[in-house]
Amino acid sequence: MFIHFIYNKSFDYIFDCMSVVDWQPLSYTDCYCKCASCVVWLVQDANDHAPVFDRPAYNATVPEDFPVNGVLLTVHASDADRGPNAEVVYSLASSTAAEYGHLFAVELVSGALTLRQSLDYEMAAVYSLLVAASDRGPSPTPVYTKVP
Ligand SMILES: [Ca+2]
Ligand SMILES: [Ca+2]
Repeated sequence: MFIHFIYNKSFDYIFDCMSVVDWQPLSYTDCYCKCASCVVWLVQDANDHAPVFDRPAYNATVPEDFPVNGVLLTVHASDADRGPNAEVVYSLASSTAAEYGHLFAVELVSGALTLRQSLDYEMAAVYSLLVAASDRGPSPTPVYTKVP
């Protein structure tokens, strides 16, 4: 028996082969299995993990004349799922976007927190931001980290 299959990246795979003659992964999405009796189970990944930030909170101290569009810091979260279920995207929490969206932005894919306008120390010396991480899978569960 010879089975050649191409599977979606969101699938994990389990082989149950008896009397294996040959089995070789050609690539992550392209494999073949040659055996006397062969069962291939394709198990679809469920979006059962939420992203987890590397740190519970991030801190940055910057001078008042920090350049507009400069990167203040970069947040990062990991997701233990596969494929789109593990692709993490970042945004300002809605409350932070409403209050400070004119001053700060977070880049969707990289998590880079940038300055959109010049800071004025006399107006505010401390900003407390909430950054959200979410995956691209179905029914994502956003998680948050504080800056600072
Ligand atoms: Ca999963
Ligand atoms: Ca996930």
